[in-house]
Amino acid sequence: MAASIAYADTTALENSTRPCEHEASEEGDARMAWWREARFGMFIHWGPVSLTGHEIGWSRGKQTPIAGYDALYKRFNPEKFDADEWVETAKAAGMKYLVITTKHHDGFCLWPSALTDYDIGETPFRRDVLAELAAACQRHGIRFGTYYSVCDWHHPDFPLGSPGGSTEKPNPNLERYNEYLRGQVAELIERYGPLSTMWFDVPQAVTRKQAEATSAYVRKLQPDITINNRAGGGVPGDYDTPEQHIGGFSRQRPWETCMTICRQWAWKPNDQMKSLEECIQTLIRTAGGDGNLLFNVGPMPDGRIEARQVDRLKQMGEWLETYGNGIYGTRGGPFMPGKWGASTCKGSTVYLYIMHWTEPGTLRLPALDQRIRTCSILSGGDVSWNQSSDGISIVVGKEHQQDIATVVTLEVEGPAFDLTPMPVIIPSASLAFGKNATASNVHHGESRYGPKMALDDNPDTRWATDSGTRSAQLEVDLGKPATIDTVFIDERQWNRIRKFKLEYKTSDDWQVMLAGTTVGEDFRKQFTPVRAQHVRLNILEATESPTLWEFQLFKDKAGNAAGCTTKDDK
Ligand code: FHN
Repeated sequence: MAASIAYADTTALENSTRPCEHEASEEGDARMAWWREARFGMFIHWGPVSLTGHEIGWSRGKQTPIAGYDALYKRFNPEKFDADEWVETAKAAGMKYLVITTKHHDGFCLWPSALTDYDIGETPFRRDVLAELAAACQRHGIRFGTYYSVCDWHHPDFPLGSPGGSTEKPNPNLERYNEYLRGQVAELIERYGPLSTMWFDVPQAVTRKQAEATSAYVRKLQPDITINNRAGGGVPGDYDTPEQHIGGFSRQRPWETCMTICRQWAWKPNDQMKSLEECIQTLIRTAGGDGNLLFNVGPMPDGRIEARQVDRLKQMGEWLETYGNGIYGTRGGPFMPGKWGASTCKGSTVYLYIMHWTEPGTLRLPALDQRIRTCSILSGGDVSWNQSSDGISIVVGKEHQQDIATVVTLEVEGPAFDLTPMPVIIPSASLAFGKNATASNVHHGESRYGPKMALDDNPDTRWATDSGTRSAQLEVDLGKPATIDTVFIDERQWNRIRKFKLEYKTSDDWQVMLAGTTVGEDFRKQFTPVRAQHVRLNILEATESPTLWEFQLFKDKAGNAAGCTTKDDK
C-alpha cells in the first residue's frame, strides 16, 4: 500500500463558511467550469511495474530490488493494450475525463521522450501509449489529462532515491532535474495536448520558487490547462486533492478526491475491490461536497483492465444513467453530506440522495429559506412531505426505497444554489449529546474545534487538537449519574489513535471501562455496564493530532449513530 503523502487538504481543515486561503479567481473559475460539470474521471496507474503486481514507485527497492525493478521495462510488452477499450470503459462508467501516470516516482515514461531512454520506446512494445490514448479520448469525447510525478527516484539528478525517497543520490543536480521536468512537461502538452490537467504529485525537494516557475511555464504552454495543488512548495494550483477519502464540504475552492477502486494504485492480482454501493456512495458524497471523484484502475501487464473492474465501472455507469442528473453539472448542497446521504443542486432543483433515514422511511431535514413547490422520487413512487419553519419531513414507503440511495427531488421557488448550506443531523440519542465537556487541548484554542463539537451529532464538526499533539483527553459531564455500556467514536479515515482508555470517575479516581488501540471510522464497542457522571476518553498515543467527529455514549447497546439502513431495518 503506497504510503500516502499528506497534502494541504484545505477542504478537510477549512469549514465551508470560512474564506479559503486561496480564493478562486475569475480566470480560475473559467478554467474549471467544464471540470465542475464533469464531476467524475478515470485515474490510471500503469507501467512495467504491473509485471510484478506490486505498488508503482513504492515497491522499487522494497518488494522488488532496484536493479530488477529498473529492468522490468525490457520485458514490458502489453500486447492487449487497446486505447479505445480503456476509453470506452471510462465512458461506460459515466466518466468524463481521464488522467494517466505518464511518469510515476520510478521515472519510467509511458511515451517516447526525447530526454531519456527509460521510456516505452525502449520496450518490446515500443508503441506510444499516450498518443494512442489521447487519440482515443478525442474520438470518444473524453478529456485527456496527465499525471506527472515531480519526484523521480530513478533519475540521477533528482536528490532522493528508492525506497520511497529515503536515500540520497550521490551527485544530484536539482536545477538540471527541473529543466528535465519542464522539458518533459512541455513534451506532454505539445505532443498530446491540449490536456485537461497537469496532475503533479509528490513534490519532494522542490522549492516554492521552482514550483511557481514550473506552474507558470505550464500555463504559458497551455493557458486553459488546470493544475492540481501538488506542484510543490505549497503552490495551490486550481484544485485540492484529498486522497483515498472524501474531501470536506467546500464550495469556494474546487477539490477532487482521488481514490482506488481496489486497494493498490497499480495492478495487484486478487486485490480487494470496492462494492458497487461503496463506489456509488463515494461518488454521491463527493458530488454532495461540491467535489469531483478521480477513480483509479491499475491495468494488467498485458494491457487490459481487469474484467471485474470493467464490470464494476459499467454498473456505476448504469446507475448514473438513471440517477446521474443530480451528479453532473450540479453543485454540492444545500444539505451537507453525512451519514444520511448527500444533496446536490442545479437550477431550482435540489437532489436528495438518501442513504439513511432519521426514522424508518422518514428523513427530517432542517428548515429551508425557500418554499418547496414539489417533491418527488426520481425513480417514481409515492412520497409525502411537509415543510414548516421547524424543518422538512419526507416520507417514502419501503416499496419505493432504493438500495444504494433513494433519490428525491425538491423543486424550490428560487435558485437552489442560493440556499444556505447546512448539516443534516441524525439524532444519536447519545447520553453525551450536548453535555458539558472539556479537553486537554483544542486546535488553536478555537471553539469551532472544541470538545462539544464531538458531542453534537453534526457530521460536519469535530473536536481537533493542535498539530504535534500525541496524547489528549476529552472529558464529558453527563449532568447526573447514568448507566452506560456502549461507546461510539468516529475519527473518520484519519485513524490517528494508537492507544486509548475509556474511563469513568469514581469518588477518588479514574477507573478503566474499556481500553483499546486503533479507533478509525464508526468504532462501536460494548463493555460491562458502569454507572457514572464523569466519563473521559484518554488518548494515550496518537500518530498525529487526534481529532474526533463524534464521541457518543449509550445504555443497553442503544444508539442510532449510523441511523437506519438505506432501507428500513424492519
Ligand atoms: O505516492 C503516490 C501514489 O503512488 C499515488 O500515485 C497517489 C495518487 O494520488 N499519489 C501519491 C501518494 O499521495
